[in-house]
Amino acid sequence: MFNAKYKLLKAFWILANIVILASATLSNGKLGEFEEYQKFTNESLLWAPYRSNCYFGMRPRYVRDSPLVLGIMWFNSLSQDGLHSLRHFATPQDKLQKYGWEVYDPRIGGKEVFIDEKNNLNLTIYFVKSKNGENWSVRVQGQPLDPKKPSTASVVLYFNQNGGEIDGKSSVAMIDREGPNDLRFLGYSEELGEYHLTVKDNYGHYFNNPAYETMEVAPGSDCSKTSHLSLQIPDNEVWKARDVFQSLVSDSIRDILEKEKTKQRPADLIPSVLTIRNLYNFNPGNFHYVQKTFDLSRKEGFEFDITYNKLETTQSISTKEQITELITWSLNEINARFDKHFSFTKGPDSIENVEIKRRFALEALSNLLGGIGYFHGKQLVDRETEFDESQFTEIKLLNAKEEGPFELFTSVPSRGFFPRGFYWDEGFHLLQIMEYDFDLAFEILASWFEMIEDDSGWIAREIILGDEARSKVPQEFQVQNPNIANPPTLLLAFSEMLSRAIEQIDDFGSGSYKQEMFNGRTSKFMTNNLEENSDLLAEYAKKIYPKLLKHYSWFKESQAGLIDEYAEILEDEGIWDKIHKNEVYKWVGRTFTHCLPSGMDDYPRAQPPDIAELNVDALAWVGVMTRSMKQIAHVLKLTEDEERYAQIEQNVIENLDRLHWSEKDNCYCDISIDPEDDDVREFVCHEGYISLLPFALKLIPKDSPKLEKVVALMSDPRKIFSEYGLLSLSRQDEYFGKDENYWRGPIWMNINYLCLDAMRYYYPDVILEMAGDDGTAKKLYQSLKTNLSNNVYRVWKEQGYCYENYSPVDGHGTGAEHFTGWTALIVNILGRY
Ligand SMILES: *[C@@H]1O[C@H](CO)[C@@H](O)[C@H](O)[C@H]1NC(C)=O
Ligand SMILES: *[C@@H]1O[C@H](CO)[C@@H](O)[C@H](O)[C@H]1NC(C)=O
Ligand SMILES: *[C@@H]1O[C@H](CO)[C@@H](O)[C@H](O)[C@H]1NC(C)=O
Ligand SMILES: CC(=O)N[C@H]1CO[C@H](CO)[C@@H](O)[C@@H]1O
Repeated sequence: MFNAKYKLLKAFWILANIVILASATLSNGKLGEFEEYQKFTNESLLWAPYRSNCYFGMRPRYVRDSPLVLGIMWFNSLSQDGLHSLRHFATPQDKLQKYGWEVYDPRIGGKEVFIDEKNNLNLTIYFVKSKNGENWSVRVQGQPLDPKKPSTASVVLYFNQNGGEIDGKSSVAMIDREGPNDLRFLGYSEELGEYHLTVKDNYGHYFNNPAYETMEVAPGSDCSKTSHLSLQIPDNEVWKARDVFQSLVSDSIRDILEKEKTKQRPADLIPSVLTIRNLYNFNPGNFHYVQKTFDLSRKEGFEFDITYNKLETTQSISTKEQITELITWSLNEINARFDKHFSFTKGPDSIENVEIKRRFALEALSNLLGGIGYFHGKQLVDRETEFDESQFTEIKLLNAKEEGPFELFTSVPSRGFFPRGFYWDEGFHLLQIMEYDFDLAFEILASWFEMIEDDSGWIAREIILGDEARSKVPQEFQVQNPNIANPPTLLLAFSEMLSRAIEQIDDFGSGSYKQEMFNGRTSKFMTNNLEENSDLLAEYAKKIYPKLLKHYSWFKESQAGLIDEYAEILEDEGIWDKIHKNEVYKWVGRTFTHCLPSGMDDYPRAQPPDIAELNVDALAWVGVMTRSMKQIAHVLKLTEDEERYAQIEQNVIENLDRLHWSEKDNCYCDISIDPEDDDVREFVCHEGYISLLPFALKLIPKDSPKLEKVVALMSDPRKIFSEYGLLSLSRQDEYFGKDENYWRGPIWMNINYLCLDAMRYYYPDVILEMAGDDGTAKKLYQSLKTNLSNNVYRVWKEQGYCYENYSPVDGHGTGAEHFTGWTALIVNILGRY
């Protein structure tokens, strides 16, 4: 409880700090404090591996023009075709046995592990920062998986100081080489200032065969010491570091082969042949490769540190002991923070089981946080292509133009498959992140809200900024279109944040409460009083209100459905007068088989599609948006607006019942005009996630008799209940498991989570292990919670990762692997529910 309040206060703080700059009404003293807080946020989140798509790739946050961009690659250079297995971008094709963060927090650091059998390498990368976040170290530590297998770990570090092309001043150059292997660079950029970057070995043996006089097979090609190449590469090509490396080394190989046509080259010299050298006599530039080739026939492996220190800092990270200390401190600190927010009770589990479940949960959360990236660049938008809404065929977006640059601070669904911002996923990510670090969740939310277009109110469904991000996206998904919507989950998350804040304002409006809360907290950012903060919350809401209103109106207008088509039918049914004509919606852009905008692509819809179709989930999402607007109006004390939204919310709720509830099917359904008889309202009923959405989004009145029916449906093992979670589509549905089988049975964490959350809302008793009768709801809640956790955990143990979804047949992981986007909501379920 104390933690919850503490977090709320932090929420006020962050809301407040965003507002403060715009607010002239505050005294200078306060301004100083708030700036200090903002400085803290900026500093603690400045450096992290924000290149989500890389196994390990860094760039600083909100450094737009002259970031230092860095990445790490590796391969086995004792293998002739080793270059093919050069690891760089996280991709399932690499078939690593395991990769990801065991412990991670972008404010602090973490530990990432790679098990790469093809390269015979067990690699650990530690990332740590100084306490103020300005200087940092990366420790690269590797061991052979099997020392009896001859192999090397050829590790390639690359980095570039961007901006030099434009300002001529940003640069990074080698200034010192201590012995053959320890390198020191001096860098400068307008935004970063001056810094040192050092690369220093701790232990390890370079590949060497003492039988040879030298390992150097050509001038500069020598694997027995660190290779370094500096050259100029345009900023926007830096992300192609792997391709450039491969082609430079391939050219070098060709050159070597030509010159030594007759000589028989022993296998031991291959690692030298596969090192980078300056074949073309490039002039040094801002781009650097540093390659180290370690012999993996020794069990102890190797270790080296990459350290960045700002120059004006008086102290710097200088020794390996300091780094070791920082690593220990960071890992302990993250573990402690984690335990502050989540608890793992013993229950029927043994102690070991509890401990390993906790480890699993920490890893899942770490990988969600480890996906957080900072993206900067242009996006492709097609504003010309018109949608012929009677066609229902796939519309090609061929009139794309680049817009921007924009920037986005976001987490991603999966580093290997989807390393970019997804509107539909992000709200779910925030529901998890806010339980660990409310401020961080808010930073992400605020960044997304910045993307709301001022004129139109639109936000793209996927935010793909720049070439690097685009390189991972199939062409047909690269271009965004301002007619296309997606479930507004960000407002779901915002609504959750506001609910807690409003609870605070309403319950603890008086100043006397604050003392108690601040006692024992030493943070200097915890000194403000709550009254002031709630005013400031209002200020932030005031600032964002016009933008959100635009977004809200855009959604309502662009996805508005046609109600007049139903006039006669509903008159005959005698309910026409009771329908709220303005609150009917459909997803624009569906095809015969798919409704991508709904987020549940192939979930069955009306067949054939009809222009008059109305989608129950689209209406439910408008309900969520409206509730969120209502809450903001409440915070702003805009009583009239609040009442207006309350009315719209009520209308949505009534329409859900009057238009979309099928008495015959006991279920919420899409509706359409019966293709055989256009005097009849057709209920398009497919029991599954879409029919559950009004429940999952808490839009059914608490006293509605329909609740019971929804619970019965969720509890029915012949339909959607399973040993592994709720199925997306009922086993009895004619489309169950058919065709693409994406949202036609597989179990998804996001909707399961909403359902559990809704059960806690409708039936507060379900969480009490002892009290009350063992009603259906309680049984459902307890068994669903257990089944979900057990299965995701079991799959992680067996398959090594979290998955995009899970098989309704045996629960195994399906869809994208290493999917710690919304699947990471399992952490809340395990540690909080
Ligand atoms: C923090 O970063 C944001 C985003 O770049 C910037 O607008 C703001 O001025 C910074 N604030 C401080 C105090 O550094
Ligand atoms: C990888 O190395 C770490 C650290 O030495 C060790 O704990 C772990 O068991 C190793 N993993 C494998 C699969 O060998
Ligand atoms: C799923 O829940 C049911 C009902 O509570 C229970 O009998 C079963 O053991 C659970 N299965 C798993 C895999 O946890
Ligand atoms: C190890 C460490 O924390 N090093 C320093 C990083 O830089 C700041 C100053 O900006 C120092 O205070 C830290 O001690």
